Amino acid sequence: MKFVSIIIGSKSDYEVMSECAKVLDKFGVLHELVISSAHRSPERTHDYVKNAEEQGARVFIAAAGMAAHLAGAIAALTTKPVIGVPMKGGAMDGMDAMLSTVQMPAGMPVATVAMGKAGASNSAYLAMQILALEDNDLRVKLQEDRILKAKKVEIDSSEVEIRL
Ligand code: RP5
Repeated sequence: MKFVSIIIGSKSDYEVMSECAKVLDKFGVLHELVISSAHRSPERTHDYVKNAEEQGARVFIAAAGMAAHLAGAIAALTTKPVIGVPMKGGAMDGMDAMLSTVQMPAGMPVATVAMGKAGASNSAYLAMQILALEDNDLRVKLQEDRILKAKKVEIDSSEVEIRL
């Protein structure tokens, strides 16, 4: 069973990261979502990642805020792709989380997406693009989604555009 694993550092990350699960649901992609923290529950995080990998997790998505070490800690435990989503909030409103997530040492990559809901959504899209390398049906669905997005731009423009 192939699936995407979403790990969030706190319940306070859930509202934003439910967007990620929503996108995966829309495309019919199997996923798990658990709360586990690099700092508050390091053993649970270790055990979950090892177990999820055995169960078929193909991509890990990790969301955390403040001193956001979750994605990096997961990257240390697996050679599966890890996507990091920095959460807004805290004294620096997410800049701390963004830098903590993106600045990984050489050889230990975390693919870091934007903060907030756009990042939550893009983490799902990026995970699906990785899965689609070996899943033709999913690749076609992603291509169709791009066509719909381009059409929406045209429709939105036709409602407001002024041309000479
Ligand atoms: C991080 O600290 C979590 O990922 C969350 O974004 C932030 C604050 O956590 P809470 O204090 O709201 O649980 O570990």
